[in-house]
Amino acid sequence: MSDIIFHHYPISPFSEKIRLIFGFKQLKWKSVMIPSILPKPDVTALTGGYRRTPVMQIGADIYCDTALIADVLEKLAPTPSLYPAPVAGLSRTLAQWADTTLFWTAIAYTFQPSAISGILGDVTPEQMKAFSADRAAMRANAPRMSLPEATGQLKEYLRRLEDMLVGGSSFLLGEQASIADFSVYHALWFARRVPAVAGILDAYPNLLAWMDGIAAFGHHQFDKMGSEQALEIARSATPANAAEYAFVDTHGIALGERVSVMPTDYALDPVVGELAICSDNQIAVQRSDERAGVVLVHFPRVGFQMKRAD
Ligand SMILES: N[C@@H](CCC(=O)N[C@@H](CS)C(=O)NCC(=O)O)C(=O)O
Repeated sequence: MSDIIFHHYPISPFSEKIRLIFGFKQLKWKSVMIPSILPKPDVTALTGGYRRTPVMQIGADIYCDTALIADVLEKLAPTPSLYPAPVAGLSRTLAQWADTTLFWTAIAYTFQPSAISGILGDVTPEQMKAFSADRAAMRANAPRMSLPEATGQLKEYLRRLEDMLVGGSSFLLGEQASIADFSVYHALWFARRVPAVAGILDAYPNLLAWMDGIAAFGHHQFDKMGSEQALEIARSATPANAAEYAFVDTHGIALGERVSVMPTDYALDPVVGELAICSDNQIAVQRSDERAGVVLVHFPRVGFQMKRAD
């Protein structure tokens, strides 16, 4: 199998979700460090415009969004499963809540004035300004939550999660870990690593013990790789066989037509290419790039929108 190449940066919570899944499934990976703000020319050469973090690459296949990345890793290494029966559907649904509602509540709480320097680490005032401007542009008109609302709502979510662990269960949905654990974990990890705000978790001892257990999966083995090498690998590889995926028509758009795909919530950068996969749970477009060659860029159905490109 070609290497799993993971494009990420250290403080990215969604990246931490996948790094821990590498640990859980004992998968070796290559680590490509990417910028946390635009411009990201080497990332967008691979994705065609998608700028969110992380992105996973296997040869000339580029996977966007951690929900899809988790599915691909499950296929590569089915055990231990991220979707154990009988909580397969429940774990995906709880994960989706955590990746959206819980994540943005935790972000609104964590990004309070006293915490900013603890979040970004050793950065200059100019870098801090650039980060804030980048995120403001990326979120555009997405709704924002005030600190008092975020504090009250996060505490309520923490109480609910704590309740799920009462009685000593090892994971949120029982004795087996699931995708829900990794999705809930990364949102809380972001707050826990910032001393000025981490104290909010102290009232929830079961949750803290559960977090220690998830952290113990670690990140397994990885080697560093430069982004130029990752581009070279994409250029010299051939994308996966798109014909293996059954076509599920929901938009009246045929395979091969030019489409544009982008998220439904924020960072609405369109990726344009020929529709190559339109299956029950994913969409992929084939595009050709001067530096990356012919690549297949994959997205999950949930959280993305597709339309015919002009
Ligand atoms: N639903 C996406 C969310 C990804 C996301 O929002 N990632 C954050 C970083 S953790 C991001 O992209 N921030 C802007 C950036 O890195 O450019 C996923 O599951 O991958």
